[in-house]
Amino acid sequence: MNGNDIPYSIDIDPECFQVPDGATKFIRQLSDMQEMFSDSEAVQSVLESGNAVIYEYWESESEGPEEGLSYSITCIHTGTVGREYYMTKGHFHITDGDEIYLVLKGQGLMLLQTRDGEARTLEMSPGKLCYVPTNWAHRNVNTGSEDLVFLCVWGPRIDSDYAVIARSGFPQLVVKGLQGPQVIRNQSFSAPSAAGEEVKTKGD
Ligand code: S6P
Ligand code: ZN
Repeated sequence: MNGNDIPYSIDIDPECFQVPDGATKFIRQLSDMQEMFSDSEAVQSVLESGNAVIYEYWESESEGPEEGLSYSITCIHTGTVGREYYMTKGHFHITDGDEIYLVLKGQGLMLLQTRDGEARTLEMSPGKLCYVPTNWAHRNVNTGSEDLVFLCVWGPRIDSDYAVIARSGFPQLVVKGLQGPQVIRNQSFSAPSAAGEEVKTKGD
């Protein structure tokens, strides 16, 4: 809920991460998502030199549980933890609801997976629209040399589960290779359904 009278318009500047009045801002530092990165020694070494801000986002939630649309802007900064690029935590949606992403700035990849471990990877670059169906967990990775900024729209309310991803990860890892970004198999991945996971808790 952002307090604007509807209809309304607001300005979005991809070059400058500004939070509009009434929106809720979140900051994700490395300490908030240590278990999401595959190289635990690299995590500790980065933490020793400072608690990096990996990404920030703001959300404007719909006015009611069954009306309107919600939206967010996410800005993933540049960097790696070990060889793995900065990325979002990633989540499943607990409640049904598809999402649309529109990339505003930067270069990256969207990783998707079902509970059975079926995997997809979508390119993210300015002007790309990515469609995320219900039941596909999603994570965004910044593989470029500048911030990766994107709009996400869903409606009206979606609850998310982060715990399954924290335990199982994604089937793919996106790492910095000699020739650029590489998508490799995550050796320690096990599909949530194979691990008997139930998706039911709202994480943060
Ligand atoms: C919400 C939507 C986005 C993410 C945001 C941060 O359903 O997918 O607004 O919340 O990009 O990612 P994460 O994985 O920390 O929620
Ligand atoms: Zn989502």
